[in-house]
Amino acid sequence: MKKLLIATNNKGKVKELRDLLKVLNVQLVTPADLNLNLEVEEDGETYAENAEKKARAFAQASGLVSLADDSGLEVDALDGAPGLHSARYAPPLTLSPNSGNLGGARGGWTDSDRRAYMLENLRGKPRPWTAHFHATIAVAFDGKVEFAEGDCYGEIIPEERGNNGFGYDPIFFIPELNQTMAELDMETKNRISHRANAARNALPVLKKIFEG
Ligand code: ITT
Repeated sequence: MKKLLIATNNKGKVKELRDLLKVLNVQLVTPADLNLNLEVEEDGETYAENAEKKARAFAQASGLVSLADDSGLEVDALDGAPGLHSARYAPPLTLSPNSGNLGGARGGWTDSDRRAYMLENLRGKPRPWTAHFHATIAVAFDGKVEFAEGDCYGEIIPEERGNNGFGYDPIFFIPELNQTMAELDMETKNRISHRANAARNALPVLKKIFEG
């Protein structure tokens, strides 16, 4: 059976992408399945540049068609921050992280630290704190790359709600559903999320690659 590598080290993304891509007639594999330990430096100036970098690096290392996702949360009252830097959004280093882990590429900050830092930066600013998630998917195959994009609109709320998902989900509220992203079950998140929209837009490319 043909294989597609889900080129991410983020377990939350893997779980969602496995479900979103199950309609394809391919075997979905992860870096962990291949014992592939690859940290790609995300120094691009756009989501597309970073997604391409990740997809190409994993395709080269594995020899498989590789799908990478670069995503982020853009908050209007923070002039679009943290955006491209969402995974690395962190308090100044004079403050000590709750996690106690000072090592690693992310400086030891946890998702919970990042949410708290965002709320601290929003304190005093007029609500609603409108925001959107963006995802760019890059698919690398035969030395080429194809892109697909998706967004999801909502607002940041000042208290955490829900335990599902990952990252900023507990403070990202979707007015139409009257729930935060972390209160949604995966089936619902995978109907409406930025990643779901990007994955849907990537399906024609993937079908062409795998089904001709
Ligand atoms: P890979 O690069 O290995 O895929 P990553 O977590 O570093 O994993 P990104 O560089 O694309 O991925 O960073 C995206 C960050 O944006 C992610 O770490 C979260 O903080 C946030 N994010 C993206 N999608 C999200 C979602 O669906 N829910 C909550 N937060 C999300």
